Amino acid sequence: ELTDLEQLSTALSSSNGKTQLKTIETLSTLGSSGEQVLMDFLAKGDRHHPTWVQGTVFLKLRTSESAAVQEFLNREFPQGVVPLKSDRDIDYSPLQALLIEQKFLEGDRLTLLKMCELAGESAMTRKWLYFSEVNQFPRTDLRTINTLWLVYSEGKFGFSVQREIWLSLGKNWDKLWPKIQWRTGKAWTRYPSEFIWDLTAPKGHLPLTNQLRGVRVMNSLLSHPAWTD
Ligand code: UYC
Repeated sequence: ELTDLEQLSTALSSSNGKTQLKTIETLSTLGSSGEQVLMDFLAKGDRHHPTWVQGTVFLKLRTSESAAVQEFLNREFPQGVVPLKSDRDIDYSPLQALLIEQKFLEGDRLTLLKMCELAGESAMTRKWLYFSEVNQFPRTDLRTINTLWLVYSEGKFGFSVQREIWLSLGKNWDKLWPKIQWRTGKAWTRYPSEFIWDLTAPKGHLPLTNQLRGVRVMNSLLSHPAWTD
């Protein structure tokens, strides 16, 4: 007969997202034995390809008052659960820190700056992107940025999430905007006050891509080979 903890441990890896979220919640109310299950889950997870379940467990354990838990996190995941791979030597650790803190507005600003850094000096001065620069982004870096958003948002945010919604709508931008709450009726959502900067936002709401200069940059982001190769 399986103990309750064994059942919860199994539920953590093997069921649908909603159940996984509830299981993390339940385990976090069970004291040190529940925390041990959460730590074991992180310890045996795939470090190269973290999922949002790992990110959610990490965020939950971070709130623990147990010294053993904090020691485990500091030893195993001092910067977080996402490996910060870059083909252009860009440091994504400040972005990881903001997203861990759920500072989504600041994280959104920094995401644009990091993509400008990725594009090169002229984009850093310009502070916005040409679609032709986005096309040249290395897959590695775009995946790192995307994974950071995905993993610390319970799977809600990220370019790959926006891409899935966009594909499901037949690549129709006019259908995408209301779906991710970037437009309501005829009115664009106002930056930054009307955007939703927490996990109550609809799926795909963040990160933002300014539409002032048209959809080409967003088209390049969502069509990038990073998502298909
Ligand atoms: N803004 O409305 N946006 C800005 C969005 C538009 C405008 C930044 C997104 C519509 C101006 C971000 C939407 C529009 C600036 C976003 C949105 C508009 C600005 C900061 C829904 C007018 C000042 C980063 C689609 C009708 C800066 C950046 C400037 C800033 C995002 C106006 C992230 C997703 C069409 C005037 N808007 N933006 O890019 O460039 O500057 O003058 O999309």
